[in-house]
Amino acid sequence: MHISRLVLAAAASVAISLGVAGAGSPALAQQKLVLKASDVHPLGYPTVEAIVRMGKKLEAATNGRLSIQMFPSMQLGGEKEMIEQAQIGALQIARISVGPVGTIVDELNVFNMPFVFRDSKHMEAVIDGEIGTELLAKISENPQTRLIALGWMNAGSRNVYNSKRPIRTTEDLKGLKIRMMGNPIFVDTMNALGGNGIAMGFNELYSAMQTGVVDGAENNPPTYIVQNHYQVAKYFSMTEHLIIPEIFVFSKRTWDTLSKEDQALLRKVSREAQTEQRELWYKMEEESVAKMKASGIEIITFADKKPFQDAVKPVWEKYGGKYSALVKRIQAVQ
Ligand code: GTR
Repeated sequence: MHISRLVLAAAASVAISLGVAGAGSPALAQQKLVLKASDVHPLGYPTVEAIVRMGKKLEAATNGRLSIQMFPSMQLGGEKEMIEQAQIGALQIARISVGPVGTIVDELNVFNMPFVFRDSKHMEAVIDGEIGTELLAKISENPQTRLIALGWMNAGSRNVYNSKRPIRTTEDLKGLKIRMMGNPIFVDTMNALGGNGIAMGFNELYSAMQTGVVDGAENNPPTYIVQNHYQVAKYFSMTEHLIIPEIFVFSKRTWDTLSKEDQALLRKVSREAQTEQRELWYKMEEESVAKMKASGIEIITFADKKPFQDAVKPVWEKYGGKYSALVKRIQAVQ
């Protein structure tokens, strides 16, 4: 008796803090709702800034009833933790990479395959088109995910960097421990490229590189700079072996408490965030490469990436079959 009253009281207080209309009460429907958002990157990073701007638009459109509170810089943990918090409704918006999403919805892994896109422009055409919409729906419509996928963001291409030596060939990667995102496809990709792939959360990476637990990692130039990886791994090879878009997802648990109007508003501002982030992205990418040059980073570029593309064939043999229909459609996108 006592316990069930407590549970009821707790449920009621959650409902009020979420601004849920209890039995159609107009007063409660007007309750303020602060949506918690999280990102592994700091304030000012394109993905973070796009969501912060989205929050301002929500506030303006609802007279302050809806707003976003941003928790940047891994304040709520790594991406695995962010997904779990969104699933239980402790977090509303998680901006994450498609890397970890592929472990929940297998179809998304098609974007996690090495060299699946020709370049960033090709990736953009795919996420902006039919395939992008279909894959967002695969997340939202799968009851297991407990997530609503709102949109895509750019993350350029990923490149190998390390503290030991310049990587010019797959031979140079031999014996190097390279951190990869937690998804077997990535570990297999690094192993196929010649290195030793080590799966590890992003929140553990900086200290792992600093203490030599790993020799390096792979990522885009903006991440390499803002996360200070350039201070501990000075050799950066433009392998561009992965072009993985980012994604932002919403807690289905909270989503189901929102009115149709609020859901439509969130969808509208999300589409705008996708476009705005892209502009911020290209600017930051350029600035980051300039900063790398100014900091004396040894940047290795490749006229021909065929040796790396050939090296990952075993990864395609192992996983590619499952996605072959989708890969054909991706390749057909101009
Ligand atoms: C970054 C990406 C993050 C995270 C990170 C990683 O490029 O923005 O969302 O996925 O890579 O390597 O874990």
